[in-house]
Amino acid sequence: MFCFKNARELTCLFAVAVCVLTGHSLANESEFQEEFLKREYSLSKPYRGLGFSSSSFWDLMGNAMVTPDHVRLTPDLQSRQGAVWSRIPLFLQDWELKVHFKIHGVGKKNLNGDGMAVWLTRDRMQDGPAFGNMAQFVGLGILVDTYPNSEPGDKSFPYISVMLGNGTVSYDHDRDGRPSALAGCSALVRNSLYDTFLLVRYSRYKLRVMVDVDGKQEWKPCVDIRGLRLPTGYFLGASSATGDLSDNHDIISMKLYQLTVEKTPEEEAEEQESVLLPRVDDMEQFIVIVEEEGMSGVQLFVTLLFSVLGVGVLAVIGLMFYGRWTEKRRKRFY
Ligand SMILES: [Ca+2]
Repeated sequence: MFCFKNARELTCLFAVAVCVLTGHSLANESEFQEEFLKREYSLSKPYRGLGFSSSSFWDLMGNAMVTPDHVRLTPDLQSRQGAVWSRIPLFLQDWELKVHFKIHGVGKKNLNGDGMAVWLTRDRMQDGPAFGNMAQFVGLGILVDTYPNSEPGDKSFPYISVMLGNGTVSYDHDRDGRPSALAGCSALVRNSLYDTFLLVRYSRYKLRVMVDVDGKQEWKPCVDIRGLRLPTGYFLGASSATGDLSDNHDIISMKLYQLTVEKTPEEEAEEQESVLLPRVDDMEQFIVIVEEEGMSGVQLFVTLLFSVLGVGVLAVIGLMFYGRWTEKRRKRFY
């Protein structure tokens, strides 16, 4: 039999039990007092009214369709685009989004695509080349890329990356978003034997992305970014696109939890300052060197050398003409 010295211990054990029952990892939970599921920002079975009822909190777009078990963003067919977008803007400061998804298809490894993305953006219901969303989005994108369009380099695919859009940077599909990716990780999310989950946690301007893809009920760290400023009032969404290659991209649930965080007066004052556009405080840590098409060092040296020689030759010719001209003039006077 368990004995409790005080009510606090009892509360503690109750909290542990709740966490275990709700399938949440206890790691890193200590910094939060409580978390509440927000139904108006969540999408789960049964998907009542989704796509046709005005009472639903979500809208469907493109080829997305609802079945009793999932929201299929795209079927395993070429050139499809689909999305699901929240209707209510999110005004929470500290939140956690748990996405249960499934990417599967008949294509062999690297003959499938293109992947899917989870969004928190200023605009909603836009289509485009960024996994079925506009390339120049404003907000946060968690991109699950299952096909390497360019040389994968040291990255193995599927690859999950984070991009912050401010309206001027575009997602570059042909380069797998490499120039704009803030951070990322590889994760075996396709044709998995296990349920696959993504956790996005945003609190105290820190963004953390974790994955649970190998059936161990453990969150593995994927991305950790400090000083990431996101304006509030953005929309949650998930989208996907197929091209020549395809896959089924399914969302089983998207659950948003409000995190209650104890904050210092300084932190509360900081929250009052409005953030107009998404940004990262210390961008230096995310600088990506993009090789611009232009002159190489050798080309530049040769061009400069010939320019200097050219100017020298012109100066000599000029001096010669000037010399002859002054000579002729002198002869005329004598
Ligand atoms: Ca890709």
